[in-house]
Amino acid sequence: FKNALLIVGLITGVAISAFAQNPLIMDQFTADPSARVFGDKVYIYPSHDIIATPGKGRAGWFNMADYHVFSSGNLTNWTDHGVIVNQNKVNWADSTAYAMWAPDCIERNGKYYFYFPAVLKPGTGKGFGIGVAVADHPYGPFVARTEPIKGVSGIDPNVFIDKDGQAYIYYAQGNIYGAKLKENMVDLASEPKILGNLPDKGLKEGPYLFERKGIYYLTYPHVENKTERLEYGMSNSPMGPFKFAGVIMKETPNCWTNHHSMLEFKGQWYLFYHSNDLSPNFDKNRSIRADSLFFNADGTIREVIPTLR
Ligand code: FUB
Repeated sequence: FKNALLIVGLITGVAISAFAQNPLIMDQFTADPSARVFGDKVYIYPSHDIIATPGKGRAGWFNMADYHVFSSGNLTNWTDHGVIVNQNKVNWADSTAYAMWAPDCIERNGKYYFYFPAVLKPGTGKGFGIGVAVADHPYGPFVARTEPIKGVSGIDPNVFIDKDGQAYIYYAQGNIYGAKLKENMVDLASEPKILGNLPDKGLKEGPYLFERKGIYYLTYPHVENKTERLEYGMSNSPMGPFKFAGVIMKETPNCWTNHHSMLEFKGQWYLFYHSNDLSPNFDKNRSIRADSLFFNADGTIREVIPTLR
């Protein structure tokens, strides 16, 4: 069946894939999957949606108090390593905000750096800051640094290390920003700048940058109507400018947000994203999914048709 789909996909130019099991996590709500290969496993660092209760969170909105990490060696059986960062343990974060939004994690020199947005405590600033927690293993234990990254205000951090060792942080604040990071992975090495040549409206969140065969791909959710569409641009530089290159995934009905990451594991590329499969009537309680991803010979990405189960 998988082979038949692959042949249809090759003929039509659309990536139709059968994935072992979507959604990936069935016992809790998960969103914004930042997936990484560390060693022989895939680790997913998602947001953790919960349902607001009186005095805890905001009814009808996104509510997240902590982060879990999940790992798998076969993309079918996932181990939940439990809570790695909790809003109560981050001294600069407002622990009444329940706004631990989309995170990311990256490895450098044997240390694992977990980047997360959180609302600043009253008196320490306004809006979202981006914090870093550090661990010796991809599953923790992570220790949150006592200050957010200086000079960054925004959400949805994504971190990339280029082949020359230069690290970059991308995030959203009404637009998509990028900046160089110092080798310590926690201080900026350049002023954040708005990445050039992207759509001037509807880019609010969720940038994800990766490199393949010398091409830098900036991928992002773009909202024009009610729900987000995953699009991308290509460049020969990690700071752009990026040339719009197409749609990775069309709007998924019923879920306002989509948020994604991509990786290659055991010779196959995958797109990780989310919808609201376990909460069809409330799209702030989401569930992460994955599907195979294919490239054309010129480096462009084939559209991914979402699959369930
Ligand atoms: O999960 C909360 C926010 O919704 C994320 O930060 C966005 O990317 C969107 O998925």
